[in-house]
Amino acid sequence: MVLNNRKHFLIILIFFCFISCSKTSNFISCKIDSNWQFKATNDTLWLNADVPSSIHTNLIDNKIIEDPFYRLNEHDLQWIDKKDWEYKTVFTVDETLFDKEKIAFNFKGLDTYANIYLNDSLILKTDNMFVGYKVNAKKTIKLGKNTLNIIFDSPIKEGLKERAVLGYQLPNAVNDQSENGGLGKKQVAVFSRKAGYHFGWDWGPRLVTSGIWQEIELNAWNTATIKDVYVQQKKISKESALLNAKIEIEATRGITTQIYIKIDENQYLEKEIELKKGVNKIEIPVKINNPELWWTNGLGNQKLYKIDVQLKEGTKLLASNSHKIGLKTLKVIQQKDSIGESFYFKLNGHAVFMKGANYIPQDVFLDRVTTKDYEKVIKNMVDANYNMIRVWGGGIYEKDIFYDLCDKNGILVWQDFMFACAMYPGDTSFLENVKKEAKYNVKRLRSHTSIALWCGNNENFVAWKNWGWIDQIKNSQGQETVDVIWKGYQDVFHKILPEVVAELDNDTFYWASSPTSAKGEDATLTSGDYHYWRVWGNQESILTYNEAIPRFMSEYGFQSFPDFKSVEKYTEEQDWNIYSEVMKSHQRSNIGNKNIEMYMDSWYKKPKDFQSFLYVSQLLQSKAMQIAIEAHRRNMPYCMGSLYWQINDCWPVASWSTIDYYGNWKAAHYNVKELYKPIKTMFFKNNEKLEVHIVSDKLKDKNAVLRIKLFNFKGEILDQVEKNITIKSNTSAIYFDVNKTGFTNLNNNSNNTFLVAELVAENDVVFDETIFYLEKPNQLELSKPTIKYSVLRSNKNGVEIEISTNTLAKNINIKSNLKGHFSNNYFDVLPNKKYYIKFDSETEINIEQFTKELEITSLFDTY
Ligand code: BMA
Repeated sequence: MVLNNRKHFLIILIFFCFISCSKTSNFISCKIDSNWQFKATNDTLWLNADVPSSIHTNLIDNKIIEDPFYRLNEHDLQWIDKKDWEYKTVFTVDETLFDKEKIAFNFKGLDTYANIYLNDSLILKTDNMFVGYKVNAKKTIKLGKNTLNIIFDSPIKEGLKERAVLGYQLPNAVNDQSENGGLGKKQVAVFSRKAGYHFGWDWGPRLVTSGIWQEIELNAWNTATIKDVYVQQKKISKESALLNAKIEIEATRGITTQIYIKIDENQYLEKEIELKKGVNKIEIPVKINNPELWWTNGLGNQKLYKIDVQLKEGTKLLASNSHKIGLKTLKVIQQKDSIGESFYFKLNGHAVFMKGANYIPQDVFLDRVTTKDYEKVIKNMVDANYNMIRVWGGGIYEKDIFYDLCDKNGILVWQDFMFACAMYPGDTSFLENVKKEAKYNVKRLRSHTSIALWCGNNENFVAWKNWGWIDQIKNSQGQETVDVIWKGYQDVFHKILPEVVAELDNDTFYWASSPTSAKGEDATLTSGDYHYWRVWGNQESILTYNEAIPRFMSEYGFQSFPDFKSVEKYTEEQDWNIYSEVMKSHQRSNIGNKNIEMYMDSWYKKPKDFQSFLYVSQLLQSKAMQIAIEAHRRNMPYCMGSLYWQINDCWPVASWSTIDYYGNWKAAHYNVKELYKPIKTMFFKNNEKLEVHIVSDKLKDKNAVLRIKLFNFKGEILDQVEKNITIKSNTSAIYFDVNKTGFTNLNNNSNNTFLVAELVAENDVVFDETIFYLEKPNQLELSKPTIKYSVLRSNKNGVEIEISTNTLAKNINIKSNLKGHFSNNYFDVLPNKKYYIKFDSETEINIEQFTKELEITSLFDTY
């Protein structure tokens, strides 16, 4: 009996397909996220699908395809992007929703060419994955059962069509892996407003997916709704913040309403507004007395004010909107000086050196990136002392949560529009599409305090000028085609995008292309921003970073491999050679392996095996990054930014990332954390001098004792000196020259001595320690250290490891099987000292098992 009842209930459930809705008295919002099924349009069998998702993840879930990231699987999955795919769901609309005056779908993200049918009527066609589409459903929706079908046309077939009708050929886009996709030289990426990296990149596979990548909502309301609230910051000072709330309201009829604005629960504003039928734009001045300003990570708090807007008709709540803003002034200062022109950010009147990296999407399949992943990656930025991240133009305009977390954590965002390393079509429909995309995203993101700069594109300008494209096009297609392509470029980056920014977010700086000089011309080291790729790209010595100092370094980088535990996840034992088919397929830079070997040869002894090679590749990357970062910081205020390429990966691969796809910190990320500290000491060998520089980002001067010691590898002190100093705020300066100061033992045994600089605070706490070797790592006479360790304490998810050694243990590698990261790793353990390293696990720790599996090796073990 009971069973029967339940069955009955289930049948009703399936038949009615209820949707989950949130309701206020006047507004209903439902998620259309259940009962989805999918199939290739030419198939007959429907399979279940989670939504949001992508075709690839749905095929994985249904066990139709295997993990695309495993070994060479990617190569066999190229059929997926040539097919059209259909999704369908059935949902039930009840009377409360059906009776509302307005009913509309909000498709937050469809990738890319979607045809949407509600009850067999075409209600929308889309062609841009970066745009959310709102579409009226009042006429087509039914009381009770409704069917929604979405047919995704193959992005490859669409691209080929566009390519055929363009009438000329665009230059070869270096990162579009058309050949891997079976298209020969027919590249199609630039024809679709779809994430560029889906078509392959020099750190990414070619997996051109499609699908409902963001939520679908069904919204319904009566009388009026708030469409947008934007609080413009007119004038910010210590005394007051003068703001202007711009509110967009849609009304179904003329009506008298009241608007209430509440700031942080304690300040209220009320205004009567006569609404007319249609869209109403209202502006209300708001003043906050003695505001607390928003600061970047490391400089102060990230105060966010909560702005609640309510629209009422008498006592009846019609609509509400709530968001948080930080109060700040941010300017990009470009001032002529004796060398060129400055390029730096001034936050609340204070010049800030920007420390951070470039960011790419966290997965090829965007639906797999969870809230936890966003929290983790932003935490990894904060932990490594970043204050800026560049959202790079070959990926996506990130989801709101990314910017919410940046607001909350004091990370400014250099936001590219989604164009990278290519020339794009310039026909009217393409330009219209770009305009729609720019408006949508600038409007969506402008309220975020973290948005620091809008940048038109990544490297399109330098590519056009310097990668031989102009001559190539001129010789093959004539000057006329050169002019047409260039006009397309100017229309997008010098007309449409700056106009949209000026109209919707006039307070934020627009920069047409990264990198360019101050005048918007070819990038130079003396003005504008710069991407320095001659180290790596042109095999220049890593030490060149010391000389190639730009005003703002928005890209530079050096590759490494993920660690062995990560590599094990996508390979089999037979693949454990960097030139195996599998490892080569997970290395998309065609100079990658050779470069790593070449640079390693000059800095490190030959690693004895594959595992050691992976680890030493990380030390090498870390070394390169250190030389660059120190050079940039040392040269402030001439140089005012260091954003390396790249923080993260979108699949498991050898790349320039400092955190691998699985979230493991590489050696470089630990080092970046140290190098980006607010106050950092650095040694620099400047011809005959051995200078000790200290860089401070702090707003105030700080007194400290600078201690410099010369050690041998057994930990005996050979020389030492100590000096009281005042570390000047927001300055880089030389505080000491070791060569000048009677370090009698300095040059006697350069292969087995090292220097340590300590900064000691008034309370005797060492707040910075820097080690400097007089020779390259391959010249050091290391002996086998005996590394002792014990696992000391444990809470549910954390342990502390005490580590010590009898002789210098260089670049110790602490390895655990658990997911999480250490408070430090890959660092040098000096004798006569105890180190306490914490491990934060993502799962509960069994301390016995942790201790048993814990392994600590050092550079010595790789020979
Ligand atoms: C930069 C980026 C990317 C690329 C990286 C590494 O210039 O803009 O296009 O992945 O170099 O080559």
